[in-house]
Amino acid sequence: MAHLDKAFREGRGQRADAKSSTRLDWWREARFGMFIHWGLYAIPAGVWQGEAIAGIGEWIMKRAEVPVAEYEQLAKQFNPVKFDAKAWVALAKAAGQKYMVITAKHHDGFCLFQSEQTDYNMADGTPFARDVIKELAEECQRQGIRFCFYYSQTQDWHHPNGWGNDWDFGARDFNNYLETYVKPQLTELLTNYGPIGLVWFDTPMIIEEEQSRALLEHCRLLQPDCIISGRLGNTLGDYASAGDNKIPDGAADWDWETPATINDTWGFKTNDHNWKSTEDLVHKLVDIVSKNGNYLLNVGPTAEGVIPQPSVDRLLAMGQWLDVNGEAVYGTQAGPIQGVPWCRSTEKGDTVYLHVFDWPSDGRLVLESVSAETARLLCAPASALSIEPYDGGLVIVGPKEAPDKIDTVVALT
Ligand code: H79
Repeated sequence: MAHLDKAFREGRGQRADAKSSTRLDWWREARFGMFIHWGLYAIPAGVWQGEAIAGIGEWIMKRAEVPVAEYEQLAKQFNPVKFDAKAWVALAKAAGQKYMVITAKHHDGFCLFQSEQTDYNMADGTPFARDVIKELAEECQRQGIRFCFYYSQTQDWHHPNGWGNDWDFGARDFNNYLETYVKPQLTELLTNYGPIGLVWFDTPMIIEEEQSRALLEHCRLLQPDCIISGRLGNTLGDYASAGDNKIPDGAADWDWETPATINDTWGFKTNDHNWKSTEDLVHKLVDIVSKNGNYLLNVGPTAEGVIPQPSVDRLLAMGQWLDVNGEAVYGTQAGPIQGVPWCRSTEKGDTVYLHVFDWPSDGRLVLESVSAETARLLCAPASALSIEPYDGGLVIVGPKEAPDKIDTVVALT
């Protein structure tokens, strides 16, 4: 597929035998997840020593080349007294998100979980002294959300043998880091927190095929049902990953996901106010699902442990739309109408869902090469719409005013 991003086609692909795997069934049904980027970078929140640092917030250590000894000091200040696992999980639930992926360890090397491998973690190295991964895992279990974690397997700017920090460290033994640090940490994460839905690896960079395979097999032995993201590297993941905030032009016939931000950063930044509208976010979700993908939408909580209100507002609004129209999203796949600007389509069984982004002013929806016996609006299911034949297709006659300003869903059977 020439129109798809090169990395998506080649580097972030799905392992050949994963396409037919039932391991992915819950994830294919889910379609919408919550990503959480949270760590020490929430404290500087995009500003280092009075200077605004451009780019994504969780990269501040690298962008400002902050020495390890200095950046480490942030741990002593990390005391998110407003952190409330129950509220975070309840938000995901109200948003209609079915899985949660949180940064157990991002590139800066700080761990949100209690680890025997390093004290540089939330439970042992901060005044907060709580294992937030444990609290979230338990709360997800309680509220019926699949709990998952992000783990930076290649980049670690805090570990002398990890990749990416060349301002503190020189020669490194990357394989030693994988064997004596990454694997034991994955053992902890896949042993101490109950069933894990998936592990979201990221930025494979220098990792070699044998090393990716070793991590895959390591995870499999610990939790055979756990899904492994495409960014494990070397096309060994269970599903493919589109680029950050990238949506392919057309439907793909493999399993894939777009990780995305609501504003422009993953980790919290005080200066990023560029919030996407609810309409844009719903359209992106539907666009992705209409192409067989999943949408993993990020929040970046503050250093106090609060999810920014603009994110909360938009997620709740998405949840309201999904309360009415979820039937046309969950468990669906790419529908028969593709490449038409004013609508998207999804399908499940013998129902085709037409998602109308731009409702025509005469209320007449003209569809070519489609046949249907009944048409109903998901937002007003009691009243059937009439269908007229038209030149090899059909016309659905609806009201002149858009029933749903964001996306009106018409179910065709
Ligand atoms: O976790 C989020 C990002 O931190 C991570 N992937 C998502 C899910 C990611 N890692 N690397 N990248 C994204 C690509 C990063 C590119 C950039 Fe930069 C970081 C552009 C600006 C800052 C690297 C450093 C390239 C220029 C400076």
